[in-house]
Formats: sequence, C-alpha cells, structure tokens
Amino acid sequence: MGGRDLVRSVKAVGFVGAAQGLRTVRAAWRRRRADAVGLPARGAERARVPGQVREATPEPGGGVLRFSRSELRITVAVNGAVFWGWDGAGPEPSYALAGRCPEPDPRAVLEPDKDGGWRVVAERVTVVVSRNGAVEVRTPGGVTLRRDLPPRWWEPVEGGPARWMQRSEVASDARFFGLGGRSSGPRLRDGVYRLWNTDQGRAFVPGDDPLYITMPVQLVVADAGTHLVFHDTSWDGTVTLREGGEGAGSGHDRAGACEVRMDGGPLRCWVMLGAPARVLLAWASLTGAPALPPAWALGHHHARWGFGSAQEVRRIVAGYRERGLPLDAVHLDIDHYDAHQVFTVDQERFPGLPALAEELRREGIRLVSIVDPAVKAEAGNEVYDSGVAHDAFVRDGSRQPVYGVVWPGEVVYPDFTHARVRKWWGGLYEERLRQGFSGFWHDMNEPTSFAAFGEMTLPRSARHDLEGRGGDHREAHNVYALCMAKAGYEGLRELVPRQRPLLFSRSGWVGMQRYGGSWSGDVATGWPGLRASLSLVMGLGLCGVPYSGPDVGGFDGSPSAELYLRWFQLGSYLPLFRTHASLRAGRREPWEFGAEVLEHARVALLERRRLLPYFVTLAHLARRTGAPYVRPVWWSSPEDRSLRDCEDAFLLGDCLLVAPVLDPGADRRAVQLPRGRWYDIATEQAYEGPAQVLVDAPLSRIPVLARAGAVIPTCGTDGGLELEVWAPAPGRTGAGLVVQDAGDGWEEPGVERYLARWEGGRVAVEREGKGGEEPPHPVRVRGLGGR
Ligand code: NBV
Repeated sequence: MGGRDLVRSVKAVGFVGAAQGLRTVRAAWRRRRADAVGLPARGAERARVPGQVREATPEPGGGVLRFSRSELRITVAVNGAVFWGWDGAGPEPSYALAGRCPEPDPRAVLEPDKDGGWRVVAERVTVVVSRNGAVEVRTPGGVTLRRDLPPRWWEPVEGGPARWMQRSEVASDARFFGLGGRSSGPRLRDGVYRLWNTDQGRAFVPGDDPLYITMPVQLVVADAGTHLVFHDTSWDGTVTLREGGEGAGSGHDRAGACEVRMDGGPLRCWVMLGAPARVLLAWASLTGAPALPPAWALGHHHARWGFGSAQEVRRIVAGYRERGLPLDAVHLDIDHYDAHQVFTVDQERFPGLPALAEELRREGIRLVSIVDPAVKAEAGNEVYDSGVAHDAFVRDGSRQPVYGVVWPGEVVYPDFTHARVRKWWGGLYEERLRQGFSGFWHDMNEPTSFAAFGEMTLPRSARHDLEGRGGDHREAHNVYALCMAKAGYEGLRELVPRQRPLLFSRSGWVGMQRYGGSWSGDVATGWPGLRASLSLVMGLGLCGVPYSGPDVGGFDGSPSAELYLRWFQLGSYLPLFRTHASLRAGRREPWEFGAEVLEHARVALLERRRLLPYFVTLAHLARRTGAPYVRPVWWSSPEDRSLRDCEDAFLLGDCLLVAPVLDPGADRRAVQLPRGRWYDIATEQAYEGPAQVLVDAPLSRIPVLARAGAVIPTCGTDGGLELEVWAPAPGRTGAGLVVQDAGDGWEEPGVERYLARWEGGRVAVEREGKGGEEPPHPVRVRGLGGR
C-alpha cells in the first residue's frame, strides 16, 4: 500500500467510520483477487504494422485499402466528417454516435496518388494514404492539417485484445484542446493525459489528471485550420501531446505531435474540419444535439452536502427570500437519503418531502436530487430486491455479484450497458418524482467504489452486457456514466413526457450531451481551483457538452470572502450556476461573507436573471448548432495566435466577452480582445480589438464586454423581453438572435433575427425578414457615448 493510498483509506475511515474503513480494505483485496483470477495475464505479444498497400476497392464515400497485414476503410460522410477504421473496424457499434451513422458522401472518390498511395477526394476534405499506411488530412486548398503515421498493434500470442498506438503530427503552431474535462486546460500543454474516468477521492487542483470525464476527443487549432479528431474507443489509454514550436537555432519549425495508445478496442477515427462553429456542428450531428435544459435550470442553484434537515433547507430558502436574492433550485445531497440508500428519504430529517417541494415550487424554486448508481446490497432494500429480480447488477466471470463499497456500505452496481437494466433503472425515477424532485444530479458514476488501495472502481474483470456483445469493465468503464445518463433521461421522458429533463452527471463520455450536462465535481477551494473550474467548462464545451459549471466557492474548505465573490461572479456567467460544498466545508450562502460581498453577489444574481433570455437563446442555439454557450475567445478568429493562448476569458455566445478575476487582490485586469469594437458593459467605454487592454475589475464586478452591434435578449424591468442593442461601430451593422421559449416542454420556438444599423444619428433595429418592421419588443440602445 503506497503512502497516498494509506492517506486515502484513513480519510475514508474519517468520513464514515471504522467499519467502513475495514470494508474498503476488504474491497481492495477482493478487487485485486478478482482481476488476478478473471483477467488473463498479458503474456508474450507480437508487434504488427500494416505493411504495404496491395489493392484498393472503391465504395460509396471512399473505399477499402488492403495492406499486407491489415486493411483500412475510409469514408467521407455527407456532413463532411471523415471516418477511417483499421483491421475491418466500421463506425458501428459505437456509444458515441447519436443514431445511425451518417450516410456516405456519394461525390467523394477514391483515386490513385503518387508513389503507390491512394487518396479520397471530397468537396471539403482530401485524405491521402501513403503506400505504408500513413494517413494525411488536407484542406480543399491542399494544406495538411494532420498526418497520422502508420499505426502499430501488439497482439497477445495467446489471443485477446490487441493494444495499439497511433502517432500523429500537426502544425508547429497548433494548440490542443478537449480530451473531456481537464483541470489544467483549456489549452492542453505537453504531457500525458489518461483516458480513464477517475474519482481522485479528494478535491482536485490544476494538474490532477485524469478526472471524472475523459474523452478521446481533441480539437486542434492552427493557422492552417481547425479540426476535431475522435478515436472512437472506450478502453483505457493515454494521449501524449507535444506542442510544436520554433526549433532552437535550427531555423526549422518543429511539428506538434500527438500519440494515442490504447489497451484495446478498435482503431477507428473521425475527423472534421473547418471553422470552429462548423466543426462543432458536424460533431453535434454525429454524436447528438445537446439536451435542452428547462429554463429554470439556467437560473441560480443552491446545493449543499449536509443540509441535514428540511428545517435547514427552509432556513436557507428564507435567507434568499428575505434578502431579495433570486433562487431557482435547491439540491439535496446524499444526506437526505435514508442511511445513504439511493431512491429513499430519511423520514425523520426530511418528513413530508413532497409538501416541502410543493411549498418551494410555489416560490418558483425546484428541488434537485442527487442519484448515486450503487445500491446497498441488503435484502429488504427495495431497489436491491427489485434489481436482483431483474438480474440488473454487474457480475464477475463466474456469475457471482461484484460487490463494492460506497456510502451505504456494501453495494452492487447496475449494469447500465444492458438495455433491459436501463429500462428498469429509468422507472425508479418515479419515486423521485413522487417526492417532488424536478432535476437529477448523477454522482459517483465513474463508477466509484472505495478502496484502501488500488483503483477506486470496479474490477477490470467485472462483466458487462455491452448491448449484448458481452465484455468486461475494461471496455465498459468509460461509458458507464453515459449509459446511466441514458437510463435516467429515457426514464424521465417516459414518466413526464411533457417536461424537459434536467440531468447532469459527474462522469460521462462522448455523447453525454444527448442526456444532459455535467458539473466540475470536487474542485478544491483556492484560486487554482477557480481557474481549473473554468478550464473544465471550456474543455467540455469543445467536446460537445455545453451545459456545465463548477461548485461556486469550491467543494472543500472555506473560501476567503474575496475568492467566494470572484467564484460567484464567474459562476453567474456559466451555464450551470450552482453553489455547492462538502459536508465539512464552510458556509456558501452569499450573506455569510459580510455586507459588501452580499451586495456584490446580489448584483451578480440580478444580472443573471436579467440575462436569462440570452441564456435560453444560447441553450436553443447549442441544441441546433452544437456551439457551446461558453466559447474560447478564439472561436471566431482561430487564426489569431494571441487569442489561441488566452485561457482566462471566454465568449458567452456571440455577444459577450467575460473576463473573470482569477487572482487575489486584483482591481483591474488585462483582456485580450478579438477584432472589432467592444464595450465595457459597466462603463460603456469602447475598446478597439484586436488588442490587449487593461480594464477595471473592482470587487463589485468582473469585466464583461459587449461586441459592438450585438443584440442581446434580456429581461426588462417589467419582466418582459427587452432587446439590449450595443451601437455598431461607425459604418458597420450589427445583428443578434432571439429564441423565446415557454420555459419547458417540446414546442419548437422560431429563431428571431434582429439587425441593427446606423440611420442618420440613431441606431435603428429591425426584425429580419419582416420588411423593415420594428421589433415587437422594447429596445434599449447602449454604447452611444462611445461614438
Ligand atoms: O454526495 C456527496 C458528494 C457530493 O456532494 C459531491 O458533489 C460529489 O462530487 N459526493 C461527491 C461524494 C463524496 C465525495 C467526498
């Protein structure tokens, strides 16, 4: 047992007592033994490379190339995405794909290339394959975006899954983003990033890796263009990144490099290229549109591990009410369960939960419930008994149940990779709905099992259905939470067909946006944690998961008043705006940090409310286009290298640039502006980009800049929709989109587009396509002083 393991087991004992500590020791031994027996030793391996290309067979969208020791299928799809798979791998089955694989582009053609190689030429991409199996992706203009060297496999002589490795080169100026939720991004610097969803078992800081959501998805941004590459394999692996640069003294640029190594699974890959918006559109069409949260989920949430009782919930809600602070949701953590058992309620501390929910509902506040996947393994526990009757729980190779340890003690785990089990689990949310809950927060689904040493998850030998294909935890681990989200989402769709489910999950994988969002998990309280929380939101957004946010104030400990306020201010511009903290952490209510913080937090809360129609619009646009609400500042100008390296600010939709304060003691900060005119929304001072400018950042607010010409839907003082229009730069025009929504339900609202232009000395606003008609909403023009 290593030192860190010891600390972990002592901590586990600290949280739940000596009996539980003992269980974690037993569980760790059990896990080790299970894998010793249940997993074949790797033994001798044979290395293989594709060899030389022998023949080529055209197929719709591309074709199949036969090499002496492998074959490669290449298909360009109608959405412009390129697929290739080695060794007979096709795009399906895949947990990532939203539905059926996109149709091949009938206009793409396979042609011979120089030196005995081949190429597939399509309208938006050319893929060139060398004689020995190197694959190059080129823009229609012929510029190479990435070059994948011939892959290499290691096959166990005794049979079993082959490991593989794929090395690639990208431009020397390329920057890497993505790989799921990473604490040290959003720009991913040189290093090894593991692909294995992990609960670190303690609050994380920048550099802790991997975390709860890992995805083999990279967004690569370079002068020559942007592309996304996805290695569609859920197995354990690593991605090693090395940014390129100017070679010291040599006068030559060193290419950027990436190496993907996987312990198993098919070697197959998707690539899409174009402007970032186009790439994310193709990505959403492949892996699914982000679920649309109900409008209330775009408000302010207050969570706490350890409210402890219904009285305390009422006290907190009254605290918000009495101070006139907006509140839209309260989250109940595992302490409201009966002895930590999922789908139960502690009737002593939370008697009459449905009545409490109803009382809050009348004030416009929803209740959200935590849902843990592990079920206490004890006859008499209803969920356990029903799960046993449904044969729902994960077993080992000899059909024995696999036990783990979580909060309720000894537990078993539903096998969410089985359609029948998902159906059963989805039905269990009926109990939550009866209790009055409106939203669901999936936790501990990496999945976590406490262990005194070794990995805190299920044994790798644990068996899973994997949609009837059968396999073990090595393949199922990373998609466990994705399948749990599918189970919850589909269950809720059936139980409350007229409502849009709010579901967000700590762990997940490619495609999780189809079912909901995420939050950043146990981010450590401290300035580095604040930075990490922004990195996670941006990284997930670029992987197609736009709805997420951090624990405002950090998960553990007690933030200083200043840190709490800066976190609150950042959180108020992120899609999921939620304060939360651990059982033993300090307070997180806005009034617990003194009168000054309370007043500034109030401003942030009211501004969030004012911007709610904008957030609703961004949610609809994310669903229709895949564009995240929170975007890196290079989103519209990826060719600007200084923007590519800017990690401390973000665009909120097309209209706003948010520059949070991430350091203590700051009262102003530098902001890297994309091109065009930008107004500080507090002072209306105009700045011209591209430039780096110094902007005031007093404690009362973080800098937020509006793009000249922006038309932003806001909530007016009378509660109706008001268009806030920022004066276009002289001689320029502006525009903005509005999607009005009933707050919930499935009706498809139209997209209204407004245009703004100078007319004499005034800014005129009209609705596009309505023959110059005035907007049906009041208009407030700002930034006129900046002329
Ligand atoms: O359910 C308790 C916590 C929860 O508050 C937190 O948000 C999760 O990330 N949960 C983790 C389990 C315990 C962590 C020590």
